[in-house]
Amino acid sequence: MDENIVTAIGTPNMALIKYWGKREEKLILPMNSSISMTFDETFNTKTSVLFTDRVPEDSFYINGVRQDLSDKDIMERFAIIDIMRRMAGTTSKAVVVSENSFPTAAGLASSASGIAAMVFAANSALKLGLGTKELSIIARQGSGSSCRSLSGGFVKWEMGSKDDGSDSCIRQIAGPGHWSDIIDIVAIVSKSKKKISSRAGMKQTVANSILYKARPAYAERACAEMEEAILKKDFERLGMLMMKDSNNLHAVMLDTYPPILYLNDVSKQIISSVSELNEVENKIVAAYTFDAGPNANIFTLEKYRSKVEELLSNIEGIESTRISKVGNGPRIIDEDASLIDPSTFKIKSG
Ligand code: 2P0
Repeated sequence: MDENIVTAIGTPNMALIKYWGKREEKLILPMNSSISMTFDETFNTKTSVLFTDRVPEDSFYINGVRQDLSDKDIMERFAIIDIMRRMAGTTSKAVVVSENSFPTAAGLASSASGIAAMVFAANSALKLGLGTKELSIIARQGSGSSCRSLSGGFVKWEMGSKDDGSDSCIRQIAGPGHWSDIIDIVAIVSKSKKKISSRAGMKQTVANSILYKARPAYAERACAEMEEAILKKDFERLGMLMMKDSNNLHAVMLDTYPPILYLNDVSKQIISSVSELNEVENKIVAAYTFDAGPNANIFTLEKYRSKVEELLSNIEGIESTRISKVGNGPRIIDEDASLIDPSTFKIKSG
């Protein structure tokens, strides 16, 4: 087969209405729809992909470390490559090399940007010519939230209703240029790897949280309201909906047995301080949301930025902050930027 190395950049996405729970484990079909904003390249994952008959086996590197493809977690994510190889009718071996610009597995959706970049690059390397919707269906099967990173702007992952998952795919609500003054201040509270994976955690929540039973129906309604808030660029409504959803998510996590606790004292201080600021201002000027980790995402508008930055600078325990605007989604980059050595088919050294 035509052996070309293709490199793509993918970015994470931050869910405003979250995905937490599957109705089907293998195809990764969610219990509810979710909505996110795709990040700009402040945080990004670069992934190079090559399909070749000249190596004996698949290889997969993340941040310079060769991954064990017999490990269940890695295998489940790498299965996407098999899906795409089948679609292309090839048995060539894959070389995949991925580099994150930010901490992996610390609640910063590194798997989402990595998988989005991998799927996007593989589509091109295998000349599949698939569109965003089809690519989102493939990415979803590697890691649910990653499907939302296949498009820029504000994105909805429709839960769908079909058993084969063919309608559980993404739809762009609004493009990257729609809301240029909204920003996400990411406050890094901890870079350590989370103790319980999202995959294991959400399974336990679905299995035994009493409060979770109310979540899927509520989240569908919240998605409809969130879509409206985004289209109208109604920041106060967006902020209220996203904070309520984050609160609900972390409530059902705590209601899981054994309990799942991702927020730490600094996270809780951020929740209190943002709430106080909104009280004082008598309107929502900042809105927090937390994923499966203690790091905070504080959404605000450019006009309130200095106020929010000052608030955060007074909270002890925030290690650093980085700002993301609405991003464009994945893109293919120059061959020179490849992470694979074209003569050895291995990871480039240095
Ligand atoms: C989200 N998270 O909507 C939510 C909010 C974390 C909290 O999607 O099992 O890594 O691979 O489908 O996508 C994290 O879960 O889980 C997640 P799998 P995933 O972004």
